[in-house]
Amino acid sequence: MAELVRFSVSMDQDLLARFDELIRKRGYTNRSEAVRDLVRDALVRQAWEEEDREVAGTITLVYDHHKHELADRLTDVQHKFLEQIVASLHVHLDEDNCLEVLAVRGRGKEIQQIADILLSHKGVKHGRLVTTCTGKHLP
Ligand code: NI
Repeated sequence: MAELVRFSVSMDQDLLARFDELIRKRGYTNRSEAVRDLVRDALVRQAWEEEDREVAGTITLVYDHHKHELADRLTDVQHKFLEQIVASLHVHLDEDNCLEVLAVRGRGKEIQQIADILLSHKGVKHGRLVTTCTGKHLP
């Protein structure tokens, strides 16, 4: 593990009070871990912007499987992106609705495109791309 370095930060008192309130609500016991997580989050967001970085995430979809050919179309898309879609989970929520969670990895732009294609299908009621990283380059 790399050496731990201490540094000080100057901040407006009101802003710091808001920060302390926020991290308390989120369950952090000290500022350092909260700041580290903010930095990691910024680095992951940056990685999604860069062309050559491999990132990971999940695409979640809720859709009506009665909609004409929708389930087939969504499956067709998944078969086209075998390299990026590494796993999938399908849950039959009720008689009409399905929940799908796809684990994805690859370049940010490609993953965003796949999410856009899937989520824009008519009959997909809700969905979201959750962006994270492979963990490889993040201390
Ligand atoms: Ni289903």
